[in-house]
Amino acid sequence: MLHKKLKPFPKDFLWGASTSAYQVEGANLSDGKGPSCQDVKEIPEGTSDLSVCVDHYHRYKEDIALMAEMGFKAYRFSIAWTRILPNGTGEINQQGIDFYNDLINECLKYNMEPIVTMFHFDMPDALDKQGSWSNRDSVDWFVNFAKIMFENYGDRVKYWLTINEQNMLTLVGPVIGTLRIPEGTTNILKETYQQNHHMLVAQSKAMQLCHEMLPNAKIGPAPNISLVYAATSKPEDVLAAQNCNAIRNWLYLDMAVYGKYNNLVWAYLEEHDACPEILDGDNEILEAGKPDFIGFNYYNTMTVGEADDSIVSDAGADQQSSNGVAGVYKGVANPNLGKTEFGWEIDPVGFRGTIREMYSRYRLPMLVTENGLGAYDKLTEDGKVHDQYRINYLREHIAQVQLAISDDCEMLGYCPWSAIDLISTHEGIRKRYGFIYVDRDEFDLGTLNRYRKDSFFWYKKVIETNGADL
Ligand code: BGP
Repeated sequence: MLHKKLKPFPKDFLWGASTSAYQVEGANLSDGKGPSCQDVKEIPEGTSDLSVCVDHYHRYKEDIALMAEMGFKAYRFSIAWTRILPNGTGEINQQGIDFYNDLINECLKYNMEPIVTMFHFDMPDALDKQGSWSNRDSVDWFVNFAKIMFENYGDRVKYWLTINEQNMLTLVGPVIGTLRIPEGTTNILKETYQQNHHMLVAQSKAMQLCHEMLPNAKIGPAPNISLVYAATSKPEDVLAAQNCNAIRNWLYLDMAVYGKYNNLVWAYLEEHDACPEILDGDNEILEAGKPDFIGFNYYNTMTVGEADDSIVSDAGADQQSSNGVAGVYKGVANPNLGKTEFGWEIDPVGFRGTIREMYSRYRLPMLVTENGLGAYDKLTEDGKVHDQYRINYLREHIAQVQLAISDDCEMLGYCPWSAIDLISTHEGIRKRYGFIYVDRDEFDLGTLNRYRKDSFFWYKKVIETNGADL
């Protein structure tokens, strides 16, 4: 099964790339926008705040023209809740509505499919002050926001993503700056999974609403999925990998697709007295919401072994690294893999494995909503960025998508992270991912001029040949 005749990428494959509002737009309190959790969080030392980012809010036309030059068939971006509803609920900010209308129309001008993420790490601060996702009303808050988006943009947006990386919000919320736990909470794990439950119910209702209001649109979740390997063939390590797979990955997709809690996760929560409260009718709601496809972010795999007593549960973890969970699994390095400059393992073959596993579990078409390499890029004096390392990373990963297509997995598109340089979740602008370089540093805003990296020209060729010339 390793060397086989390759199937081509589908004719209408959605080549593109992704961004998120709080990391790219800037203008974070302009034109009526309210603050989100990202605007009030403690900024990690030595990294930029989110007030300007790369000023996409004012320069989106130039940016979309550059994406069109690369030949993008799709642009995945998120809508900032607080631009539409500065307080999260209540009055609508017309300037916010207008901004995304313009952004969507600009994409369509170039025949670029707008793929909208409804929620990307940016809870309105006003709602955090009312208990955030701990408050059961958060379900209605989100559904109301969804309805406004469907009403205003549903005539043009065909692809919707509900919640970006709900699994990371639950597992590493403090690193991303999103977790708000009500004062006096004694069982933080339980509270976190209560929030998670509310997000799941909100997501399911939003998927149902989308199907009612926009029968031709497609909607799906966008978790961060990393296939988890066992450190060795020792049976106990294999069980640990199953545990970690369940907690990190399958809980979210089992819920989105089947509306049922993964049994291993439920057993783990029971053991810690951390099961969420489930109201009458919740199970029916969860089963009624069905995704049309699975969006997922992939950066690398994880490797784990049997838990031992040394584990301090997930101290220092981020989206792609974990030391483990006491009594459940222990995170270990994979000696077969190299790492990025920022310490994330690189595993293109694991991408194929992840896609194969997801398809055999869920049998839904899949859209890659993120994948990419964070690196220290350098602008040369003559305005070039020689990011061959990024080309290598993307080339190897795209080749694995084609192998997965050849395995008969159904793939809708590939939208790596990120279309343009932007601010990382917790490592500043220095950790760059874009095809387009932006001239600014951590604290010096520079000219904010745009430059085409080497990967820009390479990706243009990939899209032009529909993936035939990598
Ligand atoms: C994902 C997030 C993105 C993004 C990316 C890269 O987890 O959905 O918002 O930033 O990872 O992560 P980082 O910025 O931490 O390098």
